[in-house]
Amino acid sequence: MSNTENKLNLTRRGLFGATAAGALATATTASWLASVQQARAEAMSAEAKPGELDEYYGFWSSGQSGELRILGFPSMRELMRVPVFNRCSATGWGQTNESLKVLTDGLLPETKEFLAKQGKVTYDNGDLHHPHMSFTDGTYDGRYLFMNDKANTRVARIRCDVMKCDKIIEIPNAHDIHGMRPQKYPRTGYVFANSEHEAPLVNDGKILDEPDKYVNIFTAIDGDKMEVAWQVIVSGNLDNVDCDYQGKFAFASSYNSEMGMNLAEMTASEMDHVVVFNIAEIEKGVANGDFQELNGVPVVDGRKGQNKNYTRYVPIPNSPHGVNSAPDKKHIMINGKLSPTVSVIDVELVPALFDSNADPRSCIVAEPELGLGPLHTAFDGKGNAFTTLFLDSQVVKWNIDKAIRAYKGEAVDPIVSKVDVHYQPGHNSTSMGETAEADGKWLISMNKFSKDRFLNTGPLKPENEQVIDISSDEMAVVHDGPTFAEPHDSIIVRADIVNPANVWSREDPTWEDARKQAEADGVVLEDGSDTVIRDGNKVRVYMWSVAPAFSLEKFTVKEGDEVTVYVTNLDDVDDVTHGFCMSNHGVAMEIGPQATASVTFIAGRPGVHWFYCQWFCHALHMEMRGRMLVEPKGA
Ligand code: K7E
Ligand code: CUA
Repeated sequence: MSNTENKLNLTRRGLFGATAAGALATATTASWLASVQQARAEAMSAEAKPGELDEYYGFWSSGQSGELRILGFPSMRELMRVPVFNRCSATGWGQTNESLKVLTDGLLPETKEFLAKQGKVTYDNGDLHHPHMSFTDGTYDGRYLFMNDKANTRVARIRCDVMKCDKIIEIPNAHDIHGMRPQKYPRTGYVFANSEHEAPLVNDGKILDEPDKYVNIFTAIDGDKMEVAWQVIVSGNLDNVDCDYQGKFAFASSYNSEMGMNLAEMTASEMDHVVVFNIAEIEKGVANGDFQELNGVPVVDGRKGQNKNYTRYVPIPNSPHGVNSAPDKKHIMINGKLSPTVSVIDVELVPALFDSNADPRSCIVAEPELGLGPLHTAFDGKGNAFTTLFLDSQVVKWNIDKAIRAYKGEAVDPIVSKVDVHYQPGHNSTSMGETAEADGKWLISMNKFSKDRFLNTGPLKPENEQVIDISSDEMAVVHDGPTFAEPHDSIIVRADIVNPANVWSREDPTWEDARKQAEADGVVLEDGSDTVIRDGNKVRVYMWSVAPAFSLEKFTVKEGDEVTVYVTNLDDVDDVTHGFCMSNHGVAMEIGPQATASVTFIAGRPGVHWFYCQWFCHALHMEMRGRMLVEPKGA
C-alpha cells in the first residue's frame, strides 16, 4: 500500500468518528471525503424498529460451533439457532431419538464402528462453513438449506418448512468437505461438495507418507435423496466451488495444485488452478461404466493427463480461494487470495476448453488487480462486483464490464470505490446476490477480527459482521454485528421466499419411528392417551402435554430400566413449545406445538426424580412438572 493510500485510510477512519474537520490534505481527498460523508448521511437504515419485521432472512453458518443461525436482515437480529452438527442443550439435538436418527443414519459403517469403540454413536462437533438454499431456475426456491461439515466430512440438509435438519450424510472416499454449492439450473438437483484435504483413495493405512499417491475428490450429491450420485478424482486439492446458471459446469478452486504437504510446498508455484467439471460428460462416463466403484459410489478419474472430457484445469494465480457466479449468468469470479487479482471466467467460452488443443486460459476475460488478499466476491445485479480484501481490510466495488475492457487493453479503471471494514474480511454476501435476482441493496462483510470495535471480552473476541449499504457508488458501513465463533459464510434471502409453518403437522415424518412403536404398543399419540408399557427391562412412557401440564403426574420404573419417554405436544397454538427435562439424568428436549419427541435413558438412580418443562410456556410453567419414581433393585 502506498503512503498516500495509507494516510487516506487513517484519515477516513478518523473522520468516521465524531470530529471530522482539519486533517484534509488535498482537494481531491476533500471532495472524495465529502462524497463518502454524503453517502453515509444518505445511507439506508439497517435498523428495525420494535415490532418491525426485516425484509430478508439471513442464513448464517457458525463454523466450529456447528449450527446454522437465522438472522433478520438488515437489522442483524439473531432469530434462531438450528443445531446441525453440534449437540444442543435447549432442543435436545444429539440426544432425542429423532435427532440421533438424523445424526447416525448417514454415517458410513466404518465410522459407526470407530465411534462405537469410543462409546459414541455420532460425532458431537462440526465445522459448518457454507449454508446455501436450494434453487429452481436460478433463484432460491425456499425448499431446503444445504451445508457442509469440514470437520467430519459431512453434508446436511435443513427443511425450510420447519427449519430443522432432516438429513446428514457422510461423504465416502472424501476428506473434509469444504466448498459446497447447490446446482442453480434447472434446479437443485445436485449439491456439489469439495473434499479439501488430500489422502490415499483407499485410506486404510497401506499408503501413509507418500503424498504423490494422494488424491482429492469432487462429489455430486443428489439433493432430493441426499445420496452421493457420483465422484471425480482430481489433481491438486479443492477449496471453494460454484456452478453456472446453465446447469453445465461446476468450478472448484485449488490452493494446492502443488500437492504440497507443508506451507512452503503449498505456496511454491505462482499459478494454481480452478477445476472445471463437465457435468454432462461425467454423467455420460458414469452411464458408460467408465468408473471404479468405491463404497458404493461411482468414481470417475478426472485427473490431469487422463485425456478425458470430465475436467479441465484452468491456471489461476496464486492459491485462489472463493468462487462466485455472477447474476449476469455469464461470469464466474475466482478470487486470487495471494494474488491481488480476481480472474473472471466467461462461461460461454468454457465449452471450447473441451476441444482438444484449446489454451486452458482462453476462458479468462478479465483479471483486475483489486488490492491485497481477495477472498470472496458478491454482486449487485447491476454489473458490479464486491470483493473482500483480507489484507487491506477493505471491500472493493468494481465494474465487471470495465474489467473486461481493461483486460483487452482499453485504458479504463474497473475500480469504483473502496470502503474500510473492521477488520480482515473473509466472505461477503449481498441481498439475493447469489441468485439471478440480486437486488443491489445490501452487503454484509464478514470480518474475522473485531479487535477494538467492541467492549473487551478477554483474549477471545467476537468477529465483526458489518452491514454495508451498496445502493450508491460510495459504500457506507451502517452497522457493526458482533458474533460468536465463527460464521464463515451467509446468504441473504428475500423474506417472501421463506414460509415456515407455525405448528407441526401431525403427519410429519420426523416421529415416524415413535408412531410405529406407539401403534405396536396400542397407543395413539395424538388422542391424549398416556400409557406406561413394560417390555422386559425396557419401559416406554407415553404422555402428552397441554400447557401447563403433562398428562402423567408420575410414573414408576425399576432401577436399571431403559426408559423411553415420548411426549406429544397437543397444544396447537403459535409459539407454545414445551420441554421435557429429566433432572439429574442429563436429559432434556424441546417439543414444538403438535410435535412428538422422544428420549431414551437409563433409570440408574433409585429415588424420586422430577421431570419438568424447560421451555417457558404459561403462567403456571413452573408447575408443569411430574415425578419419576425409581424403585431400587431387588425391592
Ligand atoms: Cu472461510 Cu468459505 Cu471456509 Cu473463505 S471459507 S473466508
Ligand atoms: Cu410447558 Cu413450560
